[in-house]
Amino acid sequence: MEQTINVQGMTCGHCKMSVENALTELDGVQKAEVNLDAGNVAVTYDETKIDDAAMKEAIEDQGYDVK
Ligand code: 9UX
Repeated sequence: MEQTINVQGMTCGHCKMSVENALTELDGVQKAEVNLDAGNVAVTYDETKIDDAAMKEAIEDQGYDVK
């Protein structure tokens, strides 16, 4: 399924890559695309393998706040 998660503090292309890479490294995440202007990340994932909390944690581990 696909979900858009609001993330605070992403401002540059490195932020974008950090968050996208952290998410796509997770087992169950197929695709992650950050929209810097909107301040969110669209994640495509298998909900039988990963839940919201794990994705949120991976984003926070990179230093960004999830709303
Ligand atoms: Mo550049 Mo993005 O310092 O945090 S990596 S703004």
